[in-house]
Amino acid sequence: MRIELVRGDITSQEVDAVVNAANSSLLGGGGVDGAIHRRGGPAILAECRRIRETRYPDGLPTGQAVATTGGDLPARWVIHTVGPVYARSQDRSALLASCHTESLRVADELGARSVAFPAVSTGAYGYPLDEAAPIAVRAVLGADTQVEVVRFVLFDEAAERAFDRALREATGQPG
Ligand code: AR6
Repeated sequence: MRIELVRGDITSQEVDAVVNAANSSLLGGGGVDGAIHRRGGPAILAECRRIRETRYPDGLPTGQAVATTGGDLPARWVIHTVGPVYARSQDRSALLASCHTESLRVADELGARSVAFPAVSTGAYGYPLDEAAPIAVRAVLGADTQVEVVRFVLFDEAAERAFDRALREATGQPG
């Protein structure tokens, strides 16, 4: 698997699937979630509602992932995952890692070969970038998956730097 780091907007990625940093309601929100629903159009929300009515009446649990159409996005599918809310008093890294491995498991079920992730939990959910980036990178590198390209799409320079450092540390490459 190849890992790419790019600065940009998750909604314009030309990949098989983009990952949404959703909440358990699956009914929309701000940040990445708002951008995906805005640009992807109503087909995504319609499918999210059906998923709530059928598979997840109580909402999608933290650390899990589920797929919908990509609607009007360049990506064919959106994989919605729910990151943990950061807590200083509790280690929630396993849940953040699970968002990545579960999203890749869903990608395998779909037959997606390229997947773009935002920096899950590092916005409204408050995870410090320096803690989240190594968890995300290690989870992806350790995943047993058929996905060939994982692209982390970072919104700003701080996020890009954190993921670049995490990737260099995880792969032992000199910086
Ligand atoms: N493309 C790529 N990255 C983005 C974009 C974008 N268009 N917009 C923001 N980011 P967040 P979370 C970055 O808050 O922390 C929503 O309301 C952003 O700078 O989207 O998992 C949901 O409904 C940050 O680094 O996700 C949930 O309620 C990262 O993406 C809640 O927020 C994630 O920020 C989820 O919070």
